Amino acid sequence: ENGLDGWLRYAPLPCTTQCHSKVPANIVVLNATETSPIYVAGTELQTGLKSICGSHAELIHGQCKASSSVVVGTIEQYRKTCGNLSEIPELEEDGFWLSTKGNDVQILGSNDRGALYGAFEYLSMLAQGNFSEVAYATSPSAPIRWVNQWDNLDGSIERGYGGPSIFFKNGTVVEDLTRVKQYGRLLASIRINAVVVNNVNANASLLSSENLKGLGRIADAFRPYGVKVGISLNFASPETFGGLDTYDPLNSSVIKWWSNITDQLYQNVPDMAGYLVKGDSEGQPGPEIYNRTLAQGANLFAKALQPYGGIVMFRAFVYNQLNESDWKADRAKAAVDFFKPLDGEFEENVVIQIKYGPIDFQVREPTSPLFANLLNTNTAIELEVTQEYLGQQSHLVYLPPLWKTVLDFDLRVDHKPSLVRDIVTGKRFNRKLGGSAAVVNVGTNTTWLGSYLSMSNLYAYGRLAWNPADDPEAMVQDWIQLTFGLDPTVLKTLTRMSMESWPAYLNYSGNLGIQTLTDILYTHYGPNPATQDNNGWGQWTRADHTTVGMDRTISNGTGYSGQYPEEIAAMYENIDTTPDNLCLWFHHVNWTHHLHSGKTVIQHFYDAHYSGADTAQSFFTQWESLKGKVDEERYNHVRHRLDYQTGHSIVWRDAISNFYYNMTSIPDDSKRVSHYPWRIEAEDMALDGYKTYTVSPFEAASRSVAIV
Ligand code: BDP
Repeated sequence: ENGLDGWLRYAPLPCTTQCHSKVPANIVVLNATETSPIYVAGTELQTGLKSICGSHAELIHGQCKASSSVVVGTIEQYRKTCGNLSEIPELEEDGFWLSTKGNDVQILGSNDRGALYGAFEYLSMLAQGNFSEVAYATSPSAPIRWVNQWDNLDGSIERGYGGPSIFFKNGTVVEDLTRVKQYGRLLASIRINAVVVNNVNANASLLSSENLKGLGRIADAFRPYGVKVGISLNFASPETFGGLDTYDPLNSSVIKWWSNITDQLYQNVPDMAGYLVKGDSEGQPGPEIYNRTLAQGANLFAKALQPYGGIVMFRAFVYNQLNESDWKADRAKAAVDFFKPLDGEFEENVVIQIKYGPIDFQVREPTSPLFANLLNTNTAIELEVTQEYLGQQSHLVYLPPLWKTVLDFDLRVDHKPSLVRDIVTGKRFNRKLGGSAAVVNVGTNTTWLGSYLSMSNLYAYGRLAWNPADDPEAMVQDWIQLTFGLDPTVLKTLTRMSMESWPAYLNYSGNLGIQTLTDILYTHYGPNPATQDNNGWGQWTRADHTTVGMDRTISNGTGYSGQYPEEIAAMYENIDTTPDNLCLWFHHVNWTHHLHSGKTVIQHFYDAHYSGADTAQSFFTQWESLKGKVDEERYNHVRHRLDYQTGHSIVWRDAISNFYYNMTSIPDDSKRVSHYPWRIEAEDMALDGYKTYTVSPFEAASRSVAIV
């Protein structure tokens, strides 16, 4: 149980289910070559049935069999080979039909990929002991269901917490691509159809001929799983790598250079998904240096890709350093300021990839207003599975409840229902392309992400990319059963822990919309509220001894609320109609301001930090109650992480509570903050093999002193 198989363990069901008598004796694989996803579907079904049910099913290629079979293939192949098929609903690309009614199990895709997805769906049912009779068709909500890896060519991963890259080492693609195949298998099972393999802060030497061959090998490893490869580009490549004296997107030699590179890429990767581009952001080069628009920049790549059907994912995460003295400067406004004027100017194969909130993967943000401002442009939502600001896999934080605050948000464009999930899938504004991308950053650690429990986020991301209306609790329950088995106590306990985890982290890190309060300058980890202000990236908490929060209203503040459609803007403009959970995002108030809940802001801070840390501490004891019900290897690993979280949630609680207590001098009604009658300071004990050191920020340890 080292985690490599993730949720695809195919653990044997208890003998009592007698499932071998309930599954067909043959697997009919229609018309599959060895590298096709249908072929993989066949072998996956055979392995799965054996492992889950202990039954050996014969693999039969290319012909229908009269006796009971699992038939896997495309609908078209089925009609040709097996004859009539009852009426099945129309399927989109990658969709599938699954029927377990009657003698046969039919797993029929609209294409090869869909057939493989259906096979995983059937196995997921069996692995959960579900033998019910079903017959249904399902199709993806959107064609773009991608993941992004921020892997560097030297093998490190930006914001990756699961070990070094599975793709790159020492400047080139690794020899042994076993892990890439295993990743492809996991991704196919959650219906992800493309991976951008290198960091958005891209290194142009990915385009060397040796690396193009390497990309070809990665694509070969992924292809049987229906997963395509995409790459991130560095805008300045024609100059820094190609030796031209410019990278101006309108310059003809630059245009030629990119189309030549694109040709070479497609020679190596004939089915490449496309490009991901971060330009003019955080020091990355872009079109602005030549006074060209972001649309002109994006279209440069779009045109090079058009002959091949490729897509440009162009990131909306574009912002400049702010002028600290300008109190109206607000980075949250950057995306709309840059992109709204360009709506309609992008080629049809450009998709603007928009982070869920206007800043950067914070623990709570309002929905990015850009979703409501691009009516004639394709869009996709960008989520983050790697827990960059969210405990870096050392804290349990099940993210779908956070993602749903955005996906289910109704932006009321033109006073009509406009859920973000309907905008990014293209439904609301009738766009052909759209969908989602998530920064995942798995590494070579056998747990993939560094922690067993974080894999629920990857699993659920795939499910939401397929169907953004899926329910977070139902998704995590499937994941738990597939990952840890069918014990009802395990299911109940882990469901509870998972569902409580984001609200808990929110409470002990940054609540009321004040952002995450982590160190913002580099690590994005651990409490460091002092770094949130007075830096070139933002002026976010605007806290002083009497007031806190950022006034983003049109009337008195930065004007950010005016970027939303009228009804939403009006709601946020007025503090009475702004929900408490975003109060400090939109308004600058006294610490003694009374929230809708009746509490003052400062008392809410104290209470939330205590209750959040209390909940996090309960995870440890909840998990300990599962001893003996989860295998020892995973039990101990998770226990260790939760033990750490228990302590670190207290560090968070005390650091933040004390920081604001020191700033405001407003005492805690419950007299907890700054009073720790029970506490024994480690530095006061006889230290054998430890020494003391002074921490920074000072609030991160009582009396600023920790031991090491
Ligand atoms: C921030 C990360 C940084 C990324 C950047 C991005 O801290 O490492 O390069 O986003 O998304 O969240 O481009």
